[in-house]
Amino acid sequence: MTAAAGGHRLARAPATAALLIILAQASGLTRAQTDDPGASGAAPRAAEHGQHRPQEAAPDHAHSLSLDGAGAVMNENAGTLPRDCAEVSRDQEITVYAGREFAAEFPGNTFGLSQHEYYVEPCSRITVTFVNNDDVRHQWMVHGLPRYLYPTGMFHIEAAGGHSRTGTFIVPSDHRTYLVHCDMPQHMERGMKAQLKVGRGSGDLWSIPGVSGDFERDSYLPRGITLWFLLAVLSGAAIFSLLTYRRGGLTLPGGARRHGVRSDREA
Ligand SMILES: [Cu+2]
Repeated sequence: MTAAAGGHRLARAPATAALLIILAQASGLTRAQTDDPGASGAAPRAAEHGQHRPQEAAPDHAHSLSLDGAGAVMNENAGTLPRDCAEVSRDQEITVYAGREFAAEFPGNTFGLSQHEYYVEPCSRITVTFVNNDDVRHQWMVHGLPRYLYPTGMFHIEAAGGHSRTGTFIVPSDHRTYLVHCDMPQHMERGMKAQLKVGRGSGDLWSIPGVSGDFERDSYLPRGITLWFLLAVLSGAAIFSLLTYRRGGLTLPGGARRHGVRSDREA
């Protein structure tokens, strides 16, 4: 009995150790988030009050997250320059509203943004105020930013219904078009898709309300109809050529004259 109890204790020991390690890691992560100057609302508060942090106060963006019940700002960066930027070229401010009313002019859409296309300068520092007019949660999320500066290449503002949040990020120097969307289930498909053009951009993304059409349209034609059409045309051309050749070179039925071939009698 004692040996069995000891066995159980031994068996539980690894599980207990694993639990302690997980708890220690969670505690370390919390401390890292608290120690981060860009975390826990300090940066968003500065951005909300228009006070940009000096560039030398470079934060570790790995844990840059401001989160509460009314919203979140993730991967905010008001101070660290992208590698290809010598300085911040310009401070730009964008105020975006989210709501069903902005979908009204786009048939089939449920949600919308007050603006689905944004133009900014290369190396500019952009402060976005995202105002959610709806009663459901929405996001304003940029993808494709440099991962050495923005974890997962993303800058993200989220606002609960009836709330707003402000966040700041710096774009690289290359002329490029970035995807902006709301990642709540089905919100992008229902109209919450936009594009951020840095400099000249790199073209338009598909299905941006008011800017570009859908990339894939529904088709009611049979699959492979183009291939079959081409095959039919080529076959027709081949048959026509063959018949023309035969008509010009050989005797036709009913005693018609032969063309193109000299007979022995004619020679
Ligand atoms: Cu949304």
